Amino acid sequence: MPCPYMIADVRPSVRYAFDSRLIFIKMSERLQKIDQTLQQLGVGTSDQVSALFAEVRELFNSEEALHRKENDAANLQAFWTAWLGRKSGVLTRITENWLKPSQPEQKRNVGQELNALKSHIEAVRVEQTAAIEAAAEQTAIAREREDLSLPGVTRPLGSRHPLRQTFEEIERIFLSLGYSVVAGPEMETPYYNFEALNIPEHHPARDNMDTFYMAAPQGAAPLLLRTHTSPMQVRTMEKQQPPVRIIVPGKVYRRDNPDATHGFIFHQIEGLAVDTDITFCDFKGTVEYFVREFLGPKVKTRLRPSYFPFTEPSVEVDATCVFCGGRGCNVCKQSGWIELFGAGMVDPAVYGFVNYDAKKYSGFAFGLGVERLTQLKYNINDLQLYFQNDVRFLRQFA
Ligand code: FA5
Repeated sequence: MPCPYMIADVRPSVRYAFDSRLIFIKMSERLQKIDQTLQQLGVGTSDQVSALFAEVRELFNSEEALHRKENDAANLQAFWTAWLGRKSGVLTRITENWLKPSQPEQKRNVGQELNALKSHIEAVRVEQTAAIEAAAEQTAIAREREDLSLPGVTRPLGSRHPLRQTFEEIERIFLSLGYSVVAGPEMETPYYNFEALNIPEHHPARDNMDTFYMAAPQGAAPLLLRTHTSPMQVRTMEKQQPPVRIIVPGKVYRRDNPDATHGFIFHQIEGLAVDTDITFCDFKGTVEYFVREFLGPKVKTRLRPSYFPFTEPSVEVDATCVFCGGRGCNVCKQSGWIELFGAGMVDPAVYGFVNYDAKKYSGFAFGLGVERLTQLKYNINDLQLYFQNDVRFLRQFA
């Protein structure tokens, strides 16, 4: 669409978008006069000259106001080029068509009017630039202004899960005693989970560990989810000769109904020390040291006879109740003692499965229930809380 502002031979460089606003069409009609001489326009007297320049000035003012309101940088630039452009801007055309060919007696008057128009346009340009810059600055200030009444940004701190904290604490204690940390598979064979631990098929000890078995492809060896971390005793001894000092943190699985003290997934830390001349005294000393480090210096331990097929003798390690200090309370059922974990001296039968010389080597093993130890340490009354991930619970351990 031809630009209504384009009168006569306005060059492409001075064309600019006008939309379809009628006001411009009307203005451009009036501006057609700048392509004619004063003589052609029939303007002779100084009053007529003044009226003509007043008309141009009015046109400039209204157009400038519209552009300023619109505040489109590209349009503004085109607007100024159209008015002040050196080659075919409005002022240049007035100079060429009105001033230069004007009658000598008119020239002075036309020149004065033209200068006044130029000064006016220049002053508006300066003022417009200042106004636009000030407005931009105000916008920037408003955008950057900080509202001090807004609540601050809180960045909640993450924390380690209580079970992870127990793992790390127990690892720290045993690392300081010269143990190393090893990991093993959660999917096990019945051999490592039971047989090599002296629990043959149909042995009643398997009943205590109701097991998740995997559906194995036909002909393949059956697999199960390990019911304890003890298989790693066998796997480690198979691989290395004494001295052995390891702990095995990890996940274990049993078909137990979830309640306040049981989960079907839970965590254990296995411990195994095998060397020449390891005695029951070493075992007792290690256990006492661990319990004191973990639960505090005032806590006392006692060993109670128990049974595990892979330790002989086997014991349950009890500690004085951390809640009543041993005086007796509801938690310890008034006994003053709390059961902590099972342990014992490695049964020589196990050494037979790993080709250790049972006459030369001896050792002890223990299996810590991580949920249970954490419950005792922090007085947590429901094991299920560990797995619900309620931040109100977890936040207490931050
Ligand atoms: C064992 O698993 C033996 N392997 C421990 C052992 C290792 C004995 C080495 C001797 C030498 P037990 O079945 O008692 O033992 O389990 C050990 C601990 O796991 C328990 O004391 C208890 O704290 C925890 N535990 C057992 N079942 C669950 C369960 N369903 N949910 C949460 N914790 C459990």
